[in-house]
Amino acid sequence: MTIAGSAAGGSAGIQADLKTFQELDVYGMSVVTALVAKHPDTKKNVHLQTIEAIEAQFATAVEQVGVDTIKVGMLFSKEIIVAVAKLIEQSSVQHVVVDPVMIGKMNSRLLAEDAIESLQEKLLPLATIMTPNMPEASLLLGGRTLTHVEDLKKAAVDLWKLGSKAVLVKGGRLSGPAVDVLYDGSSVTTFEVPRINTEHTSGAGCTYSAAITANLSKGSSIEKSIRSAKEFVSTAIEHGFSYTNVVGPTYHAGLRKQGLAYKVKVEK
Ligand code: PXL
Repeated sequence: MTIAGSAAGGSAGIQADLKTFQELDVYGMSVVTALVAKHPDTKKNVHLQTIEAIEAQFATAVEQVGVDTIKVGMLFSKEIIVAVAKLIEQSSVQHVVVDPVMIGKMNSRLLAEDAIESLQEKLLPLATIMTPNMPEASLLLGGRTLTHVEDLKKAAVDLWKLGSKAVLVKGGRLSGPAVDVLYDGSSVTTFEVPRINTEHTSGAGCTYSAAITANLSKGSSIEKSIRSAKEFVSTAIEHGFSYTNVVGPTYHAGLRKQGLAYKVKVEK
């Protein structure tokens, strides 16, 4: 199940998650927390769902199907974070992947400023793994500057103290190769692929954490889930494209249609 925002353009959020689940052959369900779509006249671009609507979606999915693994993406408000944390606590899911979505690629605000504390206190302690990118890791650490892989390693160790069983800090904004850093409470592991020269990476973070979720739900270890998810998302980025002059999506069918584009180098 993904609990996240709907990205009307289809590249990110719920849409990216469900496409990824389908590609990786797990059964996908969704709880939509908000709609991200800019009104041409009013310019409003985040349209929250009610707590009632969120609870109704969760209850329906649990009753009709049942849930092994949950991915949490955009939650936006304090109220939604508290409600979602309660739903997760009362359920018996095996794994929770928290992507602490805060700011979109086009600089849209996806988490209210006063909601960061609730995210830290209510949600992160429920997580099997959290998957911040560099700006999110920086904000969660009180504005720390992150530049090099060594900074990411230290950030992963410090973020782990917030209660998630494992932390994956994604190095998409490093210069040089795309290196992500895992800390699981005992050791640091890096996952590396070459940097791919494209601007069409919309929804890459959503896709990556959704793929980790799918792999965990199939019983893979955290490390194996990350490795294979990074291969999936790197291949999707390699074949990224756009229908317009707007930054475009990753190609979720990339691995299935074109085969693996990159092997991931894993180092302890
Ligand atoms: O990529 C972050 C993200 C997550 N969730 C939703 C989004 C976006 C980016 O636009 O729209 C719903």
